[in-house]
Amino acid sequence: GPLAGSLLEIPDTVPLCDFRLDERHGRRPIAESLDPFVCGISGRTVLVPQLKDRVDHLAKGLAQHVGWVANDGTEFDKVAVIFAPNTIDTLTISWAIHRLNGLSSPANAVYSAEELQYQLDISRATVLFTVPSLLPIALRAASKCNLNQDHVIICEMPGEPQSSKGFRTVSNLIEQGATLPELDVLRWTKAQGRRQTAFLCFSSGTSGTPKAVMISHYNVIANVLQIQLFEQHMRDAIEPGYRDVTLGLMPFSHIYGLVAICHIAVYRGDSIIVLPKFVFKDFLASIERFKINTLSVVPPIIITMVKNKALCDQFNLTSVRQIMTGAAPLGQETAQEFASQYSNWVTRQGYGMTETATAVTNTSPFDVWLGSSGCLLSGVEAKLLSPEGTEISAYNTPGELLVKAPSVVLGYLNNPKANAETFVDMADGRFVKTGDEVEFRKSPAGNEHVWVVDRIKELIKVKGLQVAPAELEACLLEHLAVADCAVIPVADERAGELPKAFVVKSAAVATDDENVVKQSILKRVEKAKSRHKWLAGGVEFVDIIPKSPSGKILRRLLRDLERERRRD
Ligand code: 4UW
Repeated sequence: GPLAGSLLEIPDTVPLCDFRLDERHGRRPIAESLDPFVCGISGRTVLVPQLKDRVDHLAKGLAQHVGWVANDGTEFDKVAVIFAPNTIDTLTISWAIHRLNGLSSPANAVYSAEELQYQLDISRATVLFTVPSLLPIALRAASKCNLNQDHVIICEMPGEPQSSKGFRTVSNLIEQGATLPELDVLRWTKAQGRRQTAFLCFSSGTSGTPKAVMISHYNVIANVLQIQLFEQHMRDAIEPGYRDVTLGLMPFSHIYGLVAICHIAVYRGDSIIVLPKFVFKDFLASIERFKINTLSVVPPIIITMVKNKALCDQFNLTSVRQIMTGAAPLGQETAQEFASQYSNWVTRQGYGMTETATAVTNTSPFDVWLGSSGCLLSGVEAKLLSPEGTEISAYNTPGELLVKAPSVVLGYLNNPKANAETFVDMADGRFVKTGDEVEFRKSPAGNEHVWVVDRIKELIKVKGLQVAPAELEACLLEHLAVADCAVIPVADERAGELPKAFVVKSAAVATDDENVVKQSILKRVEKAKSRHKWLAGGVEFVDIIPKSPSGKILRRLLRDLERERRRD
């Protein structure tokens, strides 16, 4: 059938800086005439030979500037955070870090200084890349964790000043590196290769505050090959030599943009049209200007398109063949409405998580079932568990999804407790608990589809971005007026979900005016956290936060009560 195929071999000694860019590791590199990265603002392209040179030269310049020794084994001593919106150089920077056997930890460009500081601390980064407009935030965070100011490096950004006084730029380091002797080729044994961390991305997993997820080179390569294998038949069906011109709008700091957009595209020789932020008209204009044929988005963009059809119709979007969505649920009705408006496009969905280095499922264009997250990729083994822990094998029966796959990550950095809770050794191997409630259903075409029906874990998803209740609760508890609190998701038509706080007022609070207290609490979050974490779902004062005998907040109980109230 169209979904058949099996993974033969996943290279386990190849660093990502060389994967399909270089012949050194035996695989045929992509053609030199291709342009993997195209700036969606200036139109500037980066061709393959340039990209390879920039990675090599930046690695050398970086090693010399920050005193890193290339190609030694002490990987966790070499961590750099990249705090920047999407640029055509974002992946160049990561691969240069990899070229030195270092780790790249991408941070969301919307972060506050406090959030960035947290990431610098947890990842123990000693180098920070940022763009001119984010430099003040970057410096505030860097100074709080004693990161050497000389190790803050500016990545040029279209429309921004090309340098910042006194700071090294990526271009400076590339120029410097070009004059230095060649680096040794990275050589890993199979065992080492499988354990070599490439990225520290952040996820709160099934509970608690955000944790650094150790994503190996092997994990990323595995997922790229899994997606490629799944999609090749459809590309073959379009035309031989078909290339994606794909939208690079999802943040490259998040696993979706990083793996399922960037690494897969570069591997296949596609082009990525890089956009730093979502402005609806610019998004539509870019599709027309660059004849984008593959859109990778999140559900709020689908909803915006459905609600603004007239505006969409002002642009020539006929280049588009397919649209991909994921990172949060897309309602079946919305999917149907969208697909009827854009009936020439294939509407696809993927499901996955940071802990699976992106995709677990994908949708075949030959079996689109709107509302479903698609079918398991080959190489994935799945289990459904009931709340009592028994395995569910029947169709149309919900349970928690557990996944075993070559892309399941190494674990959380320095966090044995979270590792023990999330990555479980079972009789048939190591599985990751997704915290998602799913059902397997048989499609009319006879394939087994994954339907995500609810979320069991604490996580809140706002526009596809993670918001960890425990992180907001910790922030709220710092406020004098808050004696106790719990944060839960509430449904929102546009954002998908929004965080809402239940707060027990402290006896010490000076005023009886609840609105004054509420405003002060909202302000506290707005000052400390990026916008998608603001309590746009509201603040409600309560007498008590429901807890289990062991003191755990019963967030699910609160969430279900809130759902019922909103249905009435
Ligand atoms: N339906 C319902 C979905 C879905 C979903 C994710 O921030 P993270 O850790 O990771 C992501 C990954 C997004 C993604 C994976 C695979 C893929 O092909 C693709 O392209 C479209 C995107 O967001 O959050 C993981 C959590 O996000 C929810 C779910 O709760 C999961 O555990 N989630 N995809 N299709 N919910």
